Amino acid sequence: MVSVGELRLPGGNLAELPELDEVALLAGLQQRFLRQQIYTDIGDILVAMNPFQPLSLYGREVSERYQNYGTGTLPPHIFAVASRAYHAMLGRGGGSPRGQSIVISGESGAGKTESTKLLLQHIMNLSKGNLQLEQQILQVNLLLEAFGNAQTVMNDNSSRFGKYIELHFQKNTVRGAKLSEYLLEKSRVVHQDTGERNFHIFYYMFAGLSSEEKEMYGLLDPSLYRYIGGQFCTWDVAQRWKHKYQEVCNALDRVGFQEQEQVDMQAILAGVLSLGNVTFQPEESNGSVKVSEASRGWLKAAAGQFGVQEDELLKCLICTTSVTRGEQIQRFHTQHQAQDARDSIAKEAYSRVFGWIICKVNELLAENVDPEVELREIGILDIFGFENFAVNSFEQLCINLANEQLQHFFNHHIFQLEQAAYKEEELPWENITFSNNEPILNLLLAKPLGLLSLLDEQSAFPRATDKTFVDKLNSSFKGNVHFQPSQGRVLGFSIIHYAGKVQYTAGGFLEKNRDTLPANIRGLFINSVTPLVTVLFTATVSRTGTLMPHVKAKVIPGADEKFNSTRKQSAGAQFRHSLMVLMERLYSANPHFVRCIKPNSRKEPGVVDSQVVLLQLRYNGLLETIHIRRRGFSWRPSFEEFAERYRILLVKPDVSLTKESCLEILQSTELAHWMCGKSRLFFKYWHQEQLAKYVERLERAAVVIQKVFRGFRCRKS
Ligand code: AD9
Ligand code: MG
Repeated sequence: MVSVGELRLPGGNLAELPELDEVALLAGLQQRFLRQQIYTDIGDILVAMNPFQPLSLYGREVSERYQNYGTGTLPPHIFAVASRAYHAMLGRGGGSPRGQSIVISGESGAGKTESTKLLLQHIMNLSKGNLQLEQQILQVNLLLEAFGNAQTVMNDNSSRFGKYIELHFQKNTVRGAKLSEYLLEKSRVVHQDTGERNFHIFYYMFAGLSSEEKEMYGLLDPSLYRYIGGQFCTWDVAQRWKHKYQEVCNALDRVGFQEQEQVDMQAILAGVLSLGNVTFQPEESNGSVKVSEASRGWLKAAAGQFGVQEDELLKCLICTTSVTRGEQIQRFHTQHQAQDARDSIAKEAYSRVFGWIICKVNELLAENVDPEVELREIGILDIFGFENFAVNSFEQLCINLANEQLQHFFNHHIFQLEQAAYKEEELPWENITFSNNEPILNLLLAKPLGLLSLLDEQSAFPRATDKTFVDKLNSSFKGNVHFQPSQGRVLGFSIIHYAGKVQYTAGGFLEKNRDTLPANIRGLFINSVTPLVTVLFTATVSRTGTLMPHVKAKVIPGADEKFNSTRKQSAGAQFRHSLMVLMERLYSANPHFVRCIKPNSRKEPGVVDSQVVLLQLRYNGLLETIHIRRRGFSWRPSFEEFAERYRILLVKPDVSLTKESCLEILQSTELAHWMCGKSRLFFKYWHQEQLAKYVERLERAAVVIQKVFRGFRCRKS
């Protein structure tokens, strides 16, 4: 075993070390981190420790050093991952050039979004010759963060949605991009816990708009608005927000949003805030509800900002109108139902703006391709990290489920697939065990008895409540080691996730899962005089960022009759579906992994909290990853694939695509430590680079020979 203090890691690759235990791994990472070496390799997997301070690691000259294929001799770096994916996409270094994906994981605040931006920046530097599109792609992040990120207790710039960015290439040039979005946490629009904020854009707007513009949008002092909790900020922070606002406006322009669209968008955001200030009080005479006198002005403002009639908006808030046998029936809301209607309209309006931005970006960045040339792809996945707050709700359950799924993908790829291949090919192999989180995924996703299915079942019962849902969970998961009934008086339950135990509060689960919208609101907003409002409510914005005109929403039979809304798929079912689509994509691409680690929970630079890091190393399975990367073979081409690609090294015509040819090719090189199975070859991650060098040397030699030959011919003539 290597002990603390004697760990030497010249190349920054942990897979090159002899035996290693947890303490040594921690010490090694810590030593490197304190020397500002935040990146460490485990074979071809990058571990990135968040420095919580700007480092001069990402300049133009560094990017240039990591441009070429074969960065193996350079220190580990996020740019090296981008380069590997880019060159693999171009088919360099062996293996078929299928779609590449870069999968970034880590808990909230570990550095995933920053890593994504650096990956994009470097890939855009590598891409040749489409400057405008490259700039547009980089600008998109600014928009996504302004509208989709917010301050939480774990991260000041926390992603409140997941995203998958596909970059489409023809040859070595980027031709287009496509974004998919996963589950924007729309409940944040109407409520934030202590120490948290609403989405950044609301604050940027107040800091950045001129007084005339604020007047035009009907915005008053920020401290008046309930949805942003009356909180604002210090002068310094306001200056930063003002600057951010300017950047967002520039990005909207550069990406291609039209001026009218931008104006409408701000009006809708102002409408959301005004709507939030509408309050209700019981009507004494008939038990119904009315808008409280003090907030009538807010209702008027909201109606103006959404471009609809005030009395029509009022009707949607305080009653439900339905038509039965040709007769219009009005049912008045209780005070609580009126508040729910208000909040659901606000959430829906905001999430539709967000969905629309994604659609618009997809339209604007859609590729302009040459139909004759093959389209290739690099995808980058940046989701919301694992979360464990003081109060965890439906959103945290979905976020943590996505992280479970990603951990499972990592395990499947790194441990299961690989070890199954060794067995199948009859290679001598001693099994490496890892912590398999499949039982937790089953607990959450199984049909018909997993947690999400039970939630859907309960959501479909008009009389079900959060309490009956919890009772159902308690009886269904009795004895399941990953489930614990709530201990105190809080209505809830705990799940033992791969990354630790999380206590969920069940209050609001059914409502959030039903995700209902007052039916009449859609009709009202479609007829708005504000063109963008009409667009938003005419189309159905799917969770993956595509605008689908009038897609018929799925009906949950017998679901709650609270609003006579168009019933649609539950939030949980939609999330499950988009996760499945994402996983299908990931399974069909060639993944590159980045594991982000948070060095401490206080967001402090230069501080490593051993316990915090150790926990992450454990649940990420990093020690087991080192074992398998040291002993294993991460590249496993078939004989045919290998011979096809490297027969050039034999410099002779008609090399057949057989095992014998492969062995002949390999014997012509000095490669060591590879193995030969029944149908394929097994290589260490560094072998691809060595082979590429052989090919490069040969190609250079061929060029020299051609030149000599040409010179010879010239002299002859
Ligand atoms: V969440 O799951 O979206 O809540 P992320 O995305 O993992 O989370 P993020 O990338 O937002 O975390 O990083 C959090 C903060 O750490 C950033 O706002 C930066 O202040 C800081 N950070 C992260 N990576 C770097 C880096 N490479 N250099 C400097 C960094 N600062
Ligand atoms: Mg993030």
